[in-house]
Amino acid sequence: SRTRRGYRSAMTRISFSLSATDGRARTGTIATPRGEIRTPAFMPVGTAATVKAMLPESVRETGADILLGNTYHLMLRPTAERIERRGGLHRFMNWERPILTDSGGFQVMSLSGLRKMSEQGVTFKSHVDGSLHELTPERSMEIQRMLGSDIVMCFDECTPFPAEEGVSLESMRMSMRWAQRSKEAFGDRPGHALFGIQQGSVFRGQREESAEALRKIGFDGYAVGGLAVGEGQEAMFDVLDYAPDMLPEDKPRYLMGVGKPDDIVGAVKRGIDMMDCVLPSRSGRTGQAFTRNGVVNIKNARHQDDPRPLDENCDCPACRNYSRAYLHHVFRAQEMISGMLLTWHNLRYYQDLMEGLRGAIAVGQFDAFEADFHTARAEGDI
Ligand code: PRF
Ligand code: ZN
Repeated sequence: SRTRRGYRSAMTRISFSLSATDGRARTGTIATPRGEIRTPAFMPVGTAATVKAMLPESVRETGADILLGNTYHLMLRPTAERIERRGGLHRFMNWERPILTDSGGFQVMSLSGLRKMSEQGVTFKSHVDGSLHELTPERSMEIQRMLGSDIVMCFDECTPFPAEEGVSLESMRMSMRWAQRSKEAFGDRPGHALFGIQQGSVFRGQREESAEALRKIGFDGYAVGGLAVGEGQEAMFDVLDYAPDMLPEDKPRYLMGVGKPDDIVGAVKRGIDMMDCVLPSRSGRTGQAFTRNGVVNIKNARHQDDPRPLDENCDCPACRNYSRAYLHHVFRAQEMISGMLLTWHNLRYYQDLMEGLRGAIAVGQFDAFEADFHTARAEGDI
């Protein structure tokens, strides 16, 4: 039948349709054989085939439509071959909905030991056991295919910040050659998408050249890479004031590795449709909770007798069923439920923010939503 997954995934191409815009902000849907992704979308990070401290069904309950997975971590442990033998990453980790995988280069640079970069790709030492590995555009495409990723990212180099103009130019041009090789190695895979990644650091001309190179190759979606690497929010927004507009209007635009709640609001305002960040999940395990009124540090002694929920306006289990006093206690006692409850809350907060943004754009109220967002944080007593 038409609804059988195998048949559908063989027949359906991933498509993006915009349903409303408000200024440069957009809302719409990415349709995939594994389900719809409502945009603007926030993707929780499931680096090692798990969103840490969460069951996949709980991640879904927070409102996530799609997860991010990592080529780098999974190729080292448990290996792409082993995941493929188990039927792919979705079945392996019990998440049936869409998965986007990053291509590995960014994680090699931030996590691996000794590494050597060349036109061919990058060789590096595993941070797990010190073994030697190689990633190239071709190998990254092969691994992401074995994982069964729905949205595959091109293999690129995230230019470090700050970079001299000439250094950034050479780096960006190599990423564009790698984008061409990624596209050729990816081939034609109905039901799976390949996204290009724009580089060019904070240089407008280089962002333009990169966008033109990617548009010429042709991708199913386009990422803005090389941001949130230490340049600060103001410099990032300066780039986002022009970079997304250089990418095709009718394809999703993905800002990689962003960010804090106010980064997300500012990125969506500037035309970004997708984002990912470890912040809500990682902060959950270090005792930081995002709320409508700002960040709550649950380890602070001021919470030890506080009967109130973490966030009065939140419908998550941590806020419905527990006091700040309890959350403080289990954090201090290093109980596992602490990371579970705070991660759930933070992921729910992020998804609630995305729902708010989508709803506001749909009715042409983005500016009012943004103003309320900032007012609540400025005036809130947390
Ligand atoms: N490229 C890739 N992954 C990334 C980035 C990038 O530039 C970033 C930049 N913030 C995060 N993750 N492939
Ligand atoms: Zn909550």
